[in-house]
Amino acid sequence: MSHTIGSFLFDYLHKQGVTHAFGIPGDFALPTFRWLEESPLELITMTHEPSVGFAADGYARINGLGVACVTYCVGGLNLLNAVACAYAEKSPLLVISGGPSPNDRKHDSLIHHKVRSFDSQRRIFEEVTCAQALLLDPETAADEIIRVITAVRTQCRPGYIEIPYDIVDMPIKQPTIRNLPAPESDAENLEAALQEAAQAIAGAKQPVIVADVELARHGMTDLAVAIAEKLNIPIASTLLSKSIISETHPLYIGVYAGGLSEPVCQEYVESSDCLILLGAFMSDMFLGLYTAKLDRRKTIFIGSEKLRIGLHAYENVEMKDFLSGLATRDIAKKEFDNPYKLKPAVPLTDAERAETLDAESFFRIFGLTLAEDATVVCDTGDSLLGAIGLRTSQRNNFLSDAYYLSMGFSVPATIGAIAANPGSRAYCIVGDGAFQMTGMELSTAAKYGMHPIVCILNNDGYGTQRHIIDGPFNNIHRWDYIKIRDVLNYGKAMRVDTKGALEAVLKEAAKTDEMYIIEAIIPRGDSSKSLRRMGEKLGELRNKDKRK
Ligand SMILES: Cc1ncc(C[n+]2csc(CCOP(=O)(O)OP(=O)(O)O)c2C)c(N)n1
Ligand SMILES: [Mg+2]
Repeated sequence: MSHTIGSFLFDYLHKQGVTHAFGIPGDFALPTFRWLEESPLELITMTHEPSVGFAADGYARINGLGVACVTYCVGGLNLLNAVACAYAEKSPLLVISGGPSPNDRKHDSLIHHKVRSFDSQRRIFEEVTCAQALLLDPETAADEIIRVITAVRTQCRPGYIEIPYDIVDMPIKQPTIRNLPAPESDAENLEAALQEAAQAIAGAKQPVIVADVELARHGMTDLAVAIAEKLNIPIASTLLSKSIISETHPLYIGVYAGGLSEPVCQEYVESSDCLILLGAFMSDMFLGLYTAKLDRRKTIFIGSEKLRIGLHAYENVEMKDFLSGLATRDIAKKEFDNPYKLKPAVPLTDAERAETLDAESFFRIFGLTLAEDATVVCDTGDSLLGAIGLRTSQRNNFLSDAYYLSMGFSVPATIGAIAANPGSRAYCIVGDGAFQMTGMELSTAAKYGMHPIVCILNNDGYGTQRHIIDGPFNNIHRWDYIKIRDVLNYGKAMRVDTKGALEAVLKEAAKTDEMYIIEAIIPRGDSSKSLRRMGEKLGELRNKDKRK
């Protein structure tokens, strides 16, 4: 079949398993959007480019590759923060931007949307993408497209393709690049590392695995679970990898995040004599704002870029080879009695139902009514910190930008999650501040007939920051959030301020096939225990009056 650059690009993405693309067109990108429309991909047109990025990122985290299509500079630069988030958190997101023609570029003309030079946008994106291509030559365009998409898939970082509006319609030359060979481990280093690791695990009384986000991104969660099950070693997740394994798995012990962890999990991990960190991002959030007490000498660390066992570093050992090797080593099964056994959920009493809602009970009640196959997307703030103890039962059904922590992620990422997994009912938990950033993207949910359940935690402003340094800068204008239903003329909405009312509306929302906006009133100043702990810790770092 003969292809143009546009048809080849979207056909290739479809063959890679992509079903949806997210975007907003503009004149430089319209010819590309035409090819997108003719392709097997379904386009979801959003209302603002930051949301395009977060939706494509949410989709990518579930599907393995997401696509954001925008116009030159005004669209692309609007998208930048979301792409930075995807870069920081290793989400495989492809940016496709329209651009000026090679002819325009021959003169130093002031063409609309141009910032400083014709290359400004591409150069800015170099900082937040792992591969870039500006398709000026149809002869090499197919190879360039494959090169960038391959890099996105293998490195799990965003990529950037800019296509001039007139080039996209040109016939393509058949690509010459075929599958690149997978990187290989150094056999001697691999064997030495496996021996040292196996010995450390065999000699340990209390080994524990912390399974972090790189495992999920690089498709190695099954291997980690196989090791854990074979050796009977418990697994913790992190804020960023929450739901990497089913949170009802008998070996699961909770979310580890230093002093922000669930206490039993923190105690177990930090008293371990063999801590196996798989695919970990050693961020300040992982370390609970440096409250973590981990001993390097008792740690096996394997990530996509390094392997360290105790104080020994091993070069050129691929994570996949190391984990496959470990899964087949002969190591005796461990004794383990889960200290974090799931307790049966305690239903609300009638007396409790009449009580005023607060942040901690929001999450308890949310957990009580959550369906097994639901997806939960959380925004920055108490929406995320309060959800630490929530138990979801499916794998990879909890999404949050828990390291980069950009507000505004959750509503658009929920739309991406619904596109990627339409069979799962999607819940979004979002603060009032974050909702004011991208919440109006619910317009897109309405446009495409989606039915998320959106819980807005209205604590009257920037609650997280009130714990760090408070002042009038943390106040926001109070919206009448449930009126958004009327603006969109879509779905249902309810404001609740008691525990019983929240329970009732969550049950009702789960039953109906409609979008539901639930405004949960949380008293100003109240927050979950985890957020309070984080706020106090950050307060000690940021507030000159509390700095130690
Ligand atoms: C895009 C962006 N801007 C600013 C911040 C800094 N910030 C972190 S938490 C927060 C307040 C969040 O308020 P809200 O969404 O209401 O959640 P709450 O803290 O009240 O739970 C702010 C402004 C951020 N993380 N992201
Ligand atoms: Mg708030």
